[in-house]
Amino acid sequence: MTEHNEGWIKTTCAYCGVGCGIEARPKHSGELEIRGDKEHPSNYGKLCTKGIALGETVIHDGRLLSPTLKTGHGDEALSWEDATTMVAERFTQTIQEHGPDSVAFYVSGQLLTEDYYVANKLIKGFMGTANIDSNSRLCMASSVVGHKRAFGSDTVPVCYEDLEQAEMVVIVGSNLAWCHPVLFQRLRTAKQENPSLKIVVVDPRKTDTCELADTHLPIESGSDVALFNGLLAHLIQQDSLDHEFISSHTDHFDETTHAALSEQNIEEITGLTEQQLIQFYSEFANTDKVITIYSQGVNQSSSGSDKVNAILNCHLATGKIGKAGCGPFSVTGQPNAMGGREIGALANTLTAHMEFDNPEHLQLVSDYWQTDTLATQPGLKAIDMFDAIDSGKIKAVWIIATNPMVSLPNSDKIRSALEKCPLVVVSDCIADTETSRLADVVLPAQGWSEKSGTVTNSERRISRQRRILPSPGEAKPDWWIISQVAQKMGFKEAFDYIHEGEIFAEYAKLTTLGNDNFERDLNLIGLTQLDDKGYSQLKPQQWPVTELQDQVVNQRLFSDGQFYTSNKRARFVAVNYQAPLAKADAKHPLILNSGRVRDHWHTMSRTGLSPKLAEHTTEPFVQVHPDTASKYQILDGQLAKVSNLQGEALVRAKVTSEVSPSQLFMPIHWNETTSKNSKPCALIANTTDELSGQPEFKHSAVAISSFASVSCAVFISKDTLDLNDMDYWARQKVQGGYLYRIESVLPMSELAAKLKGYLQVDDQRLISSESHQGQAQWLILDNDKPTQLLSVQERFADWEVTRLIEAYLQTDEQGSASDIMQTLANDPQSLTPA
Ligand SMILES: Nc1nc2c(c(=O)[nH]1)N[C@H]1C(S)=C(S)[C@@H](COP(=O)(O)OP(=O)(O)OC[C@H]3O[C@@H](n4cnc5c(=O)[nH]c(N)nc54)[C@H](O)[C@@H]3O)O[C@H]1N2
Ligand SMILES: Nc1nc2c(c(=O)[nH]1)N[C@H]1C(S)=C(S)[C@@H](COP(=O)(O)OP(=O)(O)OC[C@H]3O[C@@H](n4cnc5c(=O)[nH]c(N)nc54)[C@H](O)[C@@H]3O)O[C@H]1N2
Ligand code: SF4
Ligand SMILES: [Mo]
Repeated sequence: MTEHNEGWIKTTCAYCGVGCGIEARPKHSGELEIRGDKEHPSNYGKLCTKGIALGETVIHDGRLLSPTLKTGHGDEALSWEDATTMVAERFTQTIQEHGPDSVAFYVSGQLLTEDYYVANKLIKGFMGTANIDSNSRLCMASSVVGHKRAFGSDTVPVCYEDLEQAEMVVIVGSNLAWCHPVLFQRLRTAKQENPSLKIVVVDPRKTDTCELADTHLPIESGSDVALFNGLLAHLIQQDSLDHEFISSHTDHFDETTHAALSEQNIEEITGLTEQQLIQFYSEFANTDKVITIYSQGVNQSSSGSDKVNAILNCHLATGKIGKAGCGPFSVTGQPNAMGGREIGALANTLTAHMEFDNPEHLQLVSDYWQTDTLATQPGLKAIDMFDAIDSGKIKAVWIIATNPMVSLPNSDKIRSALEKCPLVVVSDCIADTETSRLADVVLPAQGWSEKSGTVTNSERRISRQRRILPSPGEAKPDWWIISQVAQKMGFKEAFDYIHEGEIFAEYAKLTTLGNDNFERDLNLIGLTQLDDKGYSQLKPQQWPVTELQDQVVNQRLFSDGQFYTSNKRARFVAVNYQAPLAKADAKHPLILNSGRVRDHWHTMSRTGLSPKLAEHTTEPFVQVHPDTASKYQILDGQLAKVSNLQGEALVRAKVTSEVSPSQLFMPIHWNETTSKNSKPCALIANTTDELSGQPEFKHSAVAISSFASVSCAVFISKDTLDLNDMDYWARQKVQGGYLYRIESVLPMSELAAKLKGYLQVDDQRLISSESHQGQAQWLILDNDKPTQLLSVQERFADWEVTRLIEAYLQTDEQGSASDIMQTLANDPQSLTPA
């Protein structure tokens, strides 16, 4: 099938690094029909809940429609010409006055490779500073360091197919079932077909991923280095090593042996029993084909890089790498986290797997870009970049496709930095984000289904995202916006791109420079001859690409035992356990872990538009162990305050033994645009792994206490509301509007009186009832269509909320909405759960 067939257009999912192939077709309603692409080798037609719901999320609610200047006195729409001229002039002026290092770009793994390439080329090549970092710093940086230390390059050696050939899969710090669902489905099928496939999950929490596991090792937070050093020591002691591989293909085994053997108190550090350890160790030792999948439980740690190398050491010591069904497998988070690493959008890499410390690379890139202002030194990594903004060293920043007010640690500090910064430019698809609220200029970008280019997934496979729908307002591709600014800064020839295919061709050629004999792993020579049609019809390509791949190719790297270090040998890295930086104390006795839920993506700018996805988790929450809950008088389903000296959050308590008594877990998704006060990042310090600069998102010391509200409300509204004077509110997308759950310390009648002010009562029909106890409901109809529904009670059972949503939705059956309202008002108990 070609990419156009009965109106179906092939593209790639907007979300995770699995990179599933999708086929999409516009519907008359403006939404999209979505189905899995059976020909795509990453998913062979399968999709997860988020992928399937993509069609619902292409609506234009909340979109940023035109370039806008934000002044203290309101917003002023600008033309593209004026906006890009202004941004160019301000950057140029800042560089003239304060030097190139006074400016920065903060970009994202949700950009396409073409966007990323242009941003990196502009700032490193022409603005003369390497102050560009990607939110991949928060995500993949520790893996990048681990890979480079061991392999000499940032290489993920495996293919997804290896999962089907493995005999054992170890899943470390990854909730694969929720975060890489289609890979998890592939693993489930592999296990069904081969029940002897062993699956071990290493995670302090019991997650849905454990459902498939033979063994769950509920490791103490932050102790993975000790676990894997123990494994290496076991492999040495039991002589389960691949001596031939170690001697022919690796260096530094002896120092590493020494470090592993010196690791003490492994049971105590990991919290695992001797029996649990021995069983895991001997299974690893006695199984030929082992894959270790790892993700943020490994990377987001002050010892993240060492955790990665502790894992890689065990694979190198047993030669379990470069063979079918074997290898370490760092799964990537964002759809194009890999693309960003490839084009070099991290402050400490140059581009295309070339490095700052290599004069030959600097020369090649200067010549290729025809510039004499190429940055020659690494720039500031994300945390340092925002510190430099806060201290006034950086005076102009352009934030593209990421929301640091929500996703960087220590939200207050990020706010103070952005408030002080003389120029904050934000490119986003959405008008109101926590970060855009602090911008001077906002620029509307095309989103998924409108933009066009390429992304690379976790198995190094490059796939096309294609344009399917027109974009609303004046939204433009990010590469176009950046190129316009570049041209106006005086770099016309270098940025006169007409379409994204040209950019890809330029990038593909760059990967081949000084790379005739594949000295570098990233080589796209097979794609350098693509013409426009070839680019337009490009099928998925797995790098290295020696020639255009017409059929599906599955290559694994290092099968020849050659690595990308100067002597082609892999390096063992001696590491030892270091405790996480934050320590629990009497005032902050618990450790806060943070991560994801199944059906939301990051700050919910897209998943927050789907009523279906919203149903899985309706509110921000904190998981609390039953013993901890009873110790601090926290009741399941009530609000709890999580706090430390840095900040606080107010979220719904979920009492569950899925977390240990010493840990709490909060999701990352809700923020000030979707709830009152629920961000884990408000409580997380900006401490990082020293080598990778990746923040320790999974280990902060906090306290928990109960929060006694006395009244609640459910408010459904066609339009969004600003409820910030409430003690607690959280928003959920429902059909035809937004549902707000509200709680207050005010008595019911006072809460009702306050909320009445939010009703938009003009000359529409109003149905209302108020009881003596203070229960009250209002329904506003405009031409018989409900536009607002408000109900105030002491508490709401889940089924009552469901009935209210039903009442709001019953627009066709005349009167039934008001019937439900009346019944609820007169006698709530008369309604039985639906
Ligand atoms: N549904 C959904 N899927 C997503 C995303 C999303 O927002 N929503 N985001 C995508 C992105 S960008 C990323 S980076 C990935 C992240 O994918 P994952 O890394 O799988 O997701 P997280 O929930 O952040 O964290 C994974 C697990 O690490 C565990 N953990 C915490 N501390 C430790 C520790 O010290 N050791 C070990 N071994 N485990 C620990 C946590 O308990 C958690 O279950 O997901 C991608 N996929
Ligand atoms: N506490 C805690 N914090 C974390 C993590 C954690 O586990 N715990 N995980 C970290 C990780 S791994 C990640 S990846 C980050 C993610 O954090 P962010 O990158 O901040 O999250 P997103 O919501 O994905 O932000 C993307 C923004 O870009 C916009 N956007 C989408 N597509 C485009 C586009 O094509 N162009 C432009 N210009 N804009 C676009 C969206 O509307 C959205 O506002 O969070 C990090 N923060
Ligand atoms: S697994 Fe990831 S890439 Fe695949 S459909 Fe789900 S979110 Fe999209
Ligand atoms: Mo991520």
